[in-house]
Amino acid sequence: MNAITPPDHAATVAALKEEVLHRLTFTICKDAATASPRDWFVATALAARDRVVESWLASTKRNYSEDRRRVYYLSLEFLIGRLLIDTLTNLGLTAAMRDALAELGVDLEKRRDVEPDAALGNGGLGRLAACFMDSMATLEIAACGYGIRYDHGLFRQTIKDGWQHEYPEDWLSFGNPWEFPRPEITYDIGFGGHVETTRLPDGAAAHVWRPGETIVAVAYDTPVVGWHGKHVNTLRLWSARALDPLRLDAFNQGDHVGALTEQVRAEAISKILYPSDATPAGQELRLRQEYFFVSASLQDLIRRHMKQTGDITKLAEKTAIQLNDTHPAIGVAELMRLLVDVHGVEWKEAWKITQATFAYTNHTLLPEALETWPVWLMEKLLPRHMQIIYLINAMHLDGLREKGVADSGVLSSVSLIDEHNGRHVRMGHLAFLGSHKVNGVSALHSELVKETVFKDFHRLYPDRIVNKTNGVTFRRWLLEANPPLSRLLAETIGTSVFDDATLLNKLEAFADDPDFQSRFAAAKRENKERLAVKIFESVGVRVDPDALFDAQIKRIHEYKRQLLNVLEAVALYLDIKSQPSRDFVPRVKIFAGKAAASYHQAKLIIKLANDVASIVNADAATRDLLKIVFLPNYNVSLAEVIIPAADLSEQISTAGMEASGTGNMKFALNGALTIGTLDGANVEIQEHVGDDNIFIFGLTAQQVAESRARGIDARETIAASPRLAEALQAVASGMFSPDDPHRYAQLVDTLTYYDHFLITKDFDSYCNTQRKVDARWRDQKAWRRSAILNTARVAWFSSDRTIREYAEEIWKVEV
Ligand code: B1N
Repeated sequence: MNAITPPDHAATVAALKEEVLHRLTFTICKDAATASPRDWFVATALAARDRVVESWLASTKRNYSEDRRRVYYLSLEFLIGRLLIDTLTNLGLTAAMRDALAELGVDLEKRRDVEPDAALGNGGLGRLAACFMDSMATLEIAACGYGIRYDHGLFRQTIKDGWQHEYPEDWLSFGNPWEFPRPEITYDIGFGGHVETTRLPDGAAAHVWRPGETIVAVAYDTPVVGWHGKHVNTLRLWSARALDPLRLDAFNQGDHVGALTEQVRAEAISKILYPSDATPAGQELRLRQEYFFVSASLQDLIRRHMKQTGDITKLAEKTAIQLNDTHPAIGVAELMRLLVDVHGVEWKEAWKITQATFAYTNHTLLPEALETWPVWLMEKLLPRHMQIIYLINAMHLDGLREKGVADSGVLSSVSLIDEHNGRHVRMGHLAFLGSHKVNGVSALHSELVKETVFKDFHRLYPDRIVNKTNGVTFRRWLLEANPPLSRLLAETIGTSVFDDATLLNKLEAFADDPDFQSRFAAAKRENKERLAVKIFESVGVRVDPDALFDAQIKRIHEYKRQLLNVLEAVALYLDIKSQPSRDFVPRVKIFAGKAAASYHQAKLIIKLANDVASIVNADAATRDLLKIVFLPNYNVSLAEVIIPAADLSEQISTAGMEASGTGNMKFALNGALTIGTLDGANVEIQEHVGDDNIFIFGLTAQQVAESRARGIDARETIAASPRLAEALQAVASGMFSPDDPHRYAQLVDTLTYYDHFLITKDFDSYCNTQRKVDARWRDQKAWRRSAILNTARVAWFSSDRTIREYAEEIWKVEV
């Protein structure tokens, strides 16, 4: 049974059984005897989708008839994962569907694994967009997500001999039961060509862009179901098609490949997701992707607006557009072009509308991830947009000069054009100027946004930057991912907690209750057993569910410091070997995550984790006190298995570098204790769960800045820490890489002389804090109390709260 079961269960089961069989027969053309697991999955998904459609149509109609202000979420990534259980849960039909399928001899749990993950994102930014879509539907906001329907999502990762290998991901190869192709909804997207300027009778100039190339954007719609299925929004993803798919003249002359070149070039745009998470992706194709989906989305929403109001000047009154990072920032210039060149709005008014419509979310301070495009590339690909950007810049800088800003340093720092080392358009600046609000994604990050990347802008526009701390949807990350805990919550504090997460605070009263503590631990234990099976199936390592499960699962990045975790494991391993009689806490260290294909250092860290795992796991001297596993192909579905099973959540980035993190919230919600730095949303998690229920260590963001200013040569730090020196020596000497003893020489060298991420500086503090974790674990009563209090106190990190804040303060829509 699910935590939530509707009253008319038997009737619903009977109806669903019919509906699944109907779909199996008439859509898939199979009978129950011959249907494959995938056929059953598709029939089940279609039956679930059928249940969504009426509510979807009704929501769409309501949005029109009530003339509601609309929210558009523009994002290059939507990391939605699987939709079957998600849809059923939101409809309250999971239990009924499970029973209906059981009567047909089909196991829902097994069918759920057949569904491929929709991996149209890299990591936190894409997953946030998916959580936000869920919350916007639940809060009944008239919202639409716009993005790209990539043929291939994030690459599939395998680990061979410890090294990462990348393979294309193929989520669409068996079709996608959730989407509705809309071949009638298409827009022309131009590239290249030139701009014609003509004089109008009144003497004003009119600009017409004559693109050299046109590509067609075709819409595919996926329903986004809110809680209880009350409201359904649309995720509209664009696929690229060639205007002329086939050059018949070339084909007829025997040039069969040449005849298709236009199609190949056009369709490349929506072929594949860039696998860059907070790492640079500065290729022409990326800019083409960005403009492609932004232009299609803006044309689409303007068409809808005109149908509704017939008045383009009312756009900002009726519309809010959120830019998910700078990836859609070209939208500022595109909206200006559409307003001025296509709809004849006067420049100044168009600028007012643009600023009032857009808002921009910044997700990173990493300089390498701040997008800029070479001016020559913009001129080649988007000549009219480049003119518009120059004009926006001229008016912006003139306006500042008029206000008395004369400092050329300030003017050049806020210019849209970076004149250093080749001229580049700064997309963050464009997004900032074209928006009425700019937000960071945690309290600390938003302050750093004001003090660093947008320091001068903040001085000039002190009210523009606000904070919107990220959140996660509890429907997916608690109710769906953690059935044992959800059942316990339903029994203890009632199912209304799934309507209103703030009711989780009722758990406080049970934190010291021995009976509740043991039931809470039993739920965790069930999840750990499930994960232990998964680990064995995946990497062939047996782990003990009674050990402390310690997880670091996220993209592999130097700033996230998986290396710090691995070095601590090495130190622990050396301790266990050298002190056989000491009483160690048995631990399983779980790693998962992908490295960008071109990020060599990150890939080497994966290899090191695997090398250390091989030696440690095979060494009888560890007496199973330490096991290390690296689970391949981290994705949303794997996170759904790991997070509910974790005891300890590793959030150990160099302070000031992780904008927020959202995994940190999911773990705390599921009763894991955090070991972390004062970085991103960890700071706010600490404030909510209380100092006693989280393990904070390491330098603060301020100390990181000071420490870097003093220098990052780590020789003294290493010399002062015998355990660190020993661990580094073990790695450098080839203890974990006997086949290639020098494999890590350079890695250790970098740490020694150029420790930008301050791993060595934080090492002792981290190790000492891990021993405090061990001490708490030994006192199971105290551990369970802290775990319960984590679940009880993190309601604020629900994305419903985040979206309510966006709705009230940025979008001005009622919730
Ligand atoms: O966005 C998440 C945050 O919780 C994380 O802390 C942050 O690292 C992440 C370029 C990014 N920032 N920047 C990116 C992704 C893809 C890309 O091509 C940058 N991702 C984040 C949600 O706020």
